[in-house]
Amino acid sequence: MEEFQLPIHQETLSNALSMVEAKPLHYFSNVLLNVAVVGEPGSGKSSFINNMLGKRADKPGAAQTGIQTMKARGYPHPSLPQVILWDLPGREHSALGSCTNQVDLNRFDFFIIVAYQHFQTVHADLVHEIQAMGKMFYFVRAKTDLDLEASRKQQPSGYDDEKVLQCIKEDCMMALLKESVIDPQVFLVSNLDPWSMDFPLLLKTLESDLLWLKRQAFIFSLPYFSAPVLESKKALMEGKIMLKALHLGFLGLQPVPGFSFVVAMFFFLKFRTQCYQVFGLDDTVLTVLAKVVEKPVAVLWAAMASRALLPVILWRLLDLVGAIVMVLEYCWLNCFPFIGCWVSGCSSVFTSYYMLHRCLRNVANDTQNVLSRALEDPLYTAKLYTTVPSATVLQTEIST
Ligand SMILES: Nc1nc2c(ncn2[C@@H]2O[C@H](COP(=O)(O)OP(=O)(O)OP(=O)(O)O)[C@@H](O)[C@H]2O)c(=O)[nH]1
Ligand SMILES: [Mg+2]
Repeated sequence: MEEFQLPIHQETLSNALSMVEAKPLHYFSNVLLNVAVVGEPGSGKSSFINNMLGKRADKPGAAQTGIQTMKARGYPHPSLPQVILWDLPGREHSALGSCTNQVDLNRFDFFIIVAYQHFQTVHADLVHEIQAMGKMFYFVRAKTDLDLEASRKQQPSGYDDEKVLQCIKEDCMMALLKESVIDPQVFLVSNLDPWSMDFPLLLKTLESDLLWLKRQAFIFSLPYFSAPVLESKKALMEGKIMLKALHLGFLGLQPVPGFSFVVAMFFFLKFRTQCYQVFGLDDTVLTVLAKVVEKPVAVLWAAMASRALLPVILWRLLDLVGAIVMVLEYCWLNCFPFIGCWVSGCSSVFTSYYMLHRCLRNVANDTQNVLSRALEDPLYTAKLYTTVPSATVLQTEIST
């Protein structure tokens, strides 16, 4: 992270992003990877975690199985360095359609969805949530031994293990493709007999994806990591706000109705441009970032709350009060608008101070919003993975 301090401080987050892409993968081996194991209640998440840890459920330090997991708990993987498996409470839909037992998935870098039986709404929701964050997942269909047993009893004559498994896998693949998942990674497992079916393949795939996943976790941590840098830039700009507000107040004293509004809007736009330059959000930088993540620049603009002018204009409507008083003094009292000038000047100091502060806060937040939006794109995430061998290739390797 120290190496990235400088580009983030002096330049922009998009430069830091390009720097990350240029680094070799082993550079990220020490990055912590939080893997969340999610799915509906009772789908076999805790049992799956024990198999990943190579522990039996009755051993100390194993996840408790057969009883409902109520709280998220992390288990460091014994042989994959810096990998923590998180056993989460089951997700289910209440009668009202909303998800219960929600844990904020943003905290995790990678997901393993453990499902049992058919693909359901709760799985589709999980897939959408993970995709919206631009993160990756494996889909594990657990308790496949039960499916085999049921098929064996239902169709004893034409029964074939391989055919049944193939059907289940295709069914899961189709459901995931329908949810717009690119290259879905599906594994069929039986937690009671982990070394049968796809469990060894899953371990091998995870091992081979690990450094890519760690690099992705590192990229996602950049916006959070840059928070102290953003704070120092904010403090720098904050120092200028009071002076600018007083300056605008002085200009508001001019005996011209509406002058205060026009000049304040001009100052505001100038200040916002300066903020964009300091925080690395000006159009040139955004165009480069848009190219890096292969998205239209308009998508990044849309993530910026600071670009909206309407709230600023509404706040500046206070200038109308001063302008109206001035007009009344000119037209009705036929005198110099002393009161109108003072009303206009004082209200301008107040509104300008608030308006510039709000602008600074919005621009600082936008720095993180823009990067998150840039990374949110699943196609970009897929691009990071283009050189990872697919599960099908690994399957062939294992068979040979
Ligand atoms: N036959 C079979 N039973 C399984 C399998 N995986 C888990 N089970 C059983 O299913 C029950 C629930 O398993 P857990 O691992 O506790 O399920 P969970 O998803 O952690 O449940 P919650 O924490 O309540 O969400 C236990 O009795 C397990 O023994 C499997 O692959 N095959
Ligand atoms: Mg559990």
